[in-house]
Amino acid sequence: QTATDRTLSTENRFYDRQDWQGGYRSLPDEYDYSIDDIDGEIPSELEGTLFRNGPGLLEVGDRPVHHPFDGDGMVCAIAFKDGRAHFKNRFVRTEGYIAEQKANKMLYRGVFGTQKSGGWWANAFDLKLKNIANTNVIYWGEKLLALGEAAEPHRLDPATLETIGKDDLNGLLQPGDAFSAHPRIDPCCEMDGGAPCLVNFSVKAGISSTITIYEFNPAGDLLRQHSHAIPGFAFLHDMAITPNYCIFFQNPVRFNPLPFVFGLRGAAECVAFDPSGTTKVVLIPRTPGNREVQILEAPSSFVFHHANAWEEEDKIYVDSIAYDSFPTVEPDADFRELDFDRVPAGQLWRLELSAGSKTVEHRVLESRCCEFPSLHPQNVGRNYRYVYIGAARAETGNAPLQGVLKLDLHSGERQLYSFAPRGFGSEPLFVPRPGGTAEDDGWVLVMVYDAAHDRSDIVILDAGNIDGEPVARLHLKHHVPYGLHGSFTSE
Ligand code: 3ON
Ligand code: FE
Repeated sequence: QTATDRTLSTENRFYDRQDWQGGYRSLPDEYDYSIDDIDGEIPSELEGTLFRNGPGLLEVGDRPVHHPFDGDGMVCAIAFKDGRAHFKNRFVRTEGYIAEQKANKMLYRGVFGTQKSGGWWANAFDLKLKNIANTNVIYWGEKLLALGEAAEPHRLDPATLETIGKDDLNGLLQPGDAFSAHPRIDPCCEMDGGAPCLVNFSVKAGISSTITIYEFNPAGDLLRQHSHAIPGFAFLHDMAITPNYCIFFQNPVRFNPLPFVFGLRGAAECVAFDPSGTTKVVLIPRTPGNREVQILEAPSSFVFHHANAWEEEDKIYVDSIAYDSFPTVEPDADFRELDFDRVPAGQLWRLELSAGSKTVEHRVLESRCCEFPSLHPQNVGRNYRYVYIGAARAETGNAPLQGVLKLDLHSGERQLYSFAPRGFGSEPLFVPRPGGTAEDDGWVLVMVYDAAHDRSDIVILDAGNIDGEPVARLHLKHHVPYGLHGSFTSE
């Protein structure tokens, strides 16, 4: 704990609320410039592009969105070459974004409670959702795709970030079909002779829910597709994979769509956590012929994101960020006024599944408030040693992510690089050093909102020495609102 950290640390608090709120302002402008305000040096071996997605607009006209997840997707690209970096950001030109910007008012309802102007009667029975394309961005099969949770992806030009349009993945998706924002890349797929493949899913949730799995080769062609029905409503944000399974956590929630249908609430505000329920761990075999879905019961929690999963002898291990409950999104609350003490903090849990005996054991790997895990891409679906996670500065309690935590899962050793008191982090991404062999030989890239300068930085940390001086800090000319997910591509 440094001296400056302490000035704010009256109740173990390492940030000022107004500083944190500064990162929840829109960035309506679109930029394109080379970054020349840099501390340290960009490694010349770091070559490729970091793509990030997240809500870029937090109001439409003069009306704020009800929740940041309802904000229009804005993609940033930070391209690294020869020790230099270039920044670019553009909004995804979705139908909703174009229409609302033209009208300068809200024309769509958002899943997280944003309503059209005009009260409930203007919203009732309007079940059309805005495809906001704000959750993730990936480069696969020579396409850059902006992803949202509940609708088709949008294809962007990787060089200019211009929106090419909705993409149906070579005829695979029908209008309105979902393609989740959480694909996984199997680095070495046994079914494909060791070639990498992209695994993604879509869910149709209802009284029973249908999960469809898609797998694509590096050219973007469909390799495998299969659908499975599971009992009950399933709100599935993320998936973990192993060589043989796609793994989902069906959180214990109840869904009552009536307030949504009658125009009173957003769909996500109709999801209520059921503390008496159990989490259902759903194991779907990746081999298309195998219809045998297994469902195991695990302790109650709410999981958005998984870190990783792997198989070992007759066990399957899954590491995930678990919350004690899913806090109900409240209709009259302002997300900038969030009381961190009243909502649960994420913790890293490990579940040990014994498919044979159908038993699940769990333990807490990290109790510090954390979210957005990342690992070496070669270890996805395999036993791994290092995980990097966005983490709070304080060891206990719920707080904004102000650092990057590196956990050595073999030794239990942990290191934290902190941006506190005035820096606020986001999803860290591990990028391997070309030619490196050690699992932590590479960099961790993270976008940090620096309230002291009201701007964002791209911070490059040495993954082997996370808590040392950053390798470089690239200062942007503006802030970037807190985002969701992204990826790095060296193509
Ligand atoms: O009607 C059903 C219910 C429902 C809620 C089906 C459905 C698919 C329409 C649906 C929609 C769900 C959606 C659109 C979920 C989107 C989630 C999203 C955009 C992001 C989730 C982020 C999760 C976390 C944990 C973020 C953490 C952020 C921080 C720690 C701070 O920056
Ligand atoms: Fe996510």
